[in-house]
Amino acid sequence: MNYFNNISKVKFEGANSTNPLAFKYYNPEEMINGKSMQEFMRFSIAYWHTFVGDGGDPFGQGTMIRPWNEYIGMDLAKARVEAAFELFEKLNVPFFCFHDSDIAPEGNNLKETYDNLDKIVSMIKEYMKTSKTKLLWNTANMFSHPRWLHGAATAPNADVFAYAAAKVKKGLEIGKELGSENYVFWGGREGYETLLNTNMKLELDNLGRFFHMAKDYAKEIGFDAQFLIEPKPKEPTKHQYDFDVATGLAFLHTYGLTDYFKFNVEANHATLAGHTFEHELHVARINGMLGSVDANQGDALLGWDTDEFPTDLYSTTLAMYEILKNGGLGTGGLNFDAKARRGSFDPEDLFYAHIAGMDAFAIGAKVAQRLIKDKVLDKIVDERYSSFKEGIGLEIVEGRTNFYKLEEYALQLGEIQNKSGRQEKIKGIINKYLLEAYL
Ligand code: XLS
Ligand code: CA
Ligand code: CA
Repeated sequence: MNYFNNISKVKFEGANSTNPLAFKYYNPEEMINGKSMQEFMRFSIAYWHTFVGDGGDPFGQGTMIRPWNEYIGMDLAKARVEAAFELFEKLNVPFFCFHDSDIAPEGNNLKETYDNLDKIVSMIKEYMKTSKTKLLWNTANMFSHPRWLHGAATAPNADVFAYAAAKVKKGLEIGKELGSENYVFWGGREGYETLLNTNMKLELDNLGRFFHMAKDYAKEIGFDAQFLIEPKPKEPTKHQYDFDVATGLAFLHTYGLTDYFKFNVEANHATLAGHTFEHELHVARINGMLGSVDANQGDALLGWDTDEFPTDLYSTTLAMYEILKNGGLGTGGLNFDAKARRGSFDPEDLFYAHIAGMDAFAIGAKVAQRLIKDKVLDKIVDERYSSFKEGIGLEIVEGRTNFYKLEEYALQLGEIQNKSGRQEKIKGIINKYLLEAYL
């Protein structure tokens, strides 16, 4: 059964194309950093927004026209798989991601849920035999059902902890079965609403125990996917434990987990935490912990997780700068954890949205590649810190000094000469690169 009958395979037609259903900048064959763009960018489609999301918001019901919605229950789950692989093929996207609850409905008990999952997983596996699209990551939804209202691995109720363990155990088995390259932990309700009723120490210790059990089980079954923590400061929980990359990193250090996890950095979560997207990517990168990316954007005028398709070229450029500096994303990818707006309800809007996102990141990649090739920022940063390359600066960096020596040095200094940081000049240069990239 086909669901996007009036749309054929999306091709690269170049910047002069007027075809709205063609890539203008994303050319899968073009080389970026020694790899084809397709191999380097590793774009991925998020099952939940694209095949499940209905456009509903707290003020109104769903708006999305989705032809597969004529089915219900397991028939709907199967129809979604058909629609998904049709879309993957037509957009020529190499990866997809899902939560367990996106692909199969929950049954009346855990055993029934497992049975539903098994049926859909074997259907997906069948499709994957002939499809070029692979699984970037899977995860467990431990935030929608009312049982998770106080959290999952950080719940105050041991039964909930056990149920969460069972869900993740099954998720790891599914990931192995489908050859997933990563496994994601996003703790939507792992946090607290009020400290007045919360044992934070126990909750965090339990989360540490949970992650240890997860990595032990993955090892036992030979599932060698990269584990990823996806930080987010809040929403739905008021305070989430994986607040941002720095907080997540401190957590991993405390619980001896740094060797087993990296981060899945989402743009909109970065801005919710009061950071830029590139800040979060940078913190992950300099700590050797940049695993994968949820490519989307928030709205500067709205204070919540709007999960918009990424179209801001400045942001995609600075994001790709970090990713190129990281040498790529390894087993990770650029997953469009993004939804077409409620007013963009036609099935073809799914194509426009993904095309816009892929083109935006392709432009970002090309501009960032030129910035790196010309060493634009490298030169500026090198020069700015040049005092650490010789004399007293070198002694500081090499650990050959102490407070006595530094005091002696400072006492003989005259007025210190600082240099301008030249922010505005740098931003002007970046704009020039952005504009020149496609002239
Ligand atoms: C929600 C998160 C979620 C994760 C996967 O805000 O972005 O979708 O990516 O559970
Ligand atoms: Ca996400
Ligand atoms: Ca999000």
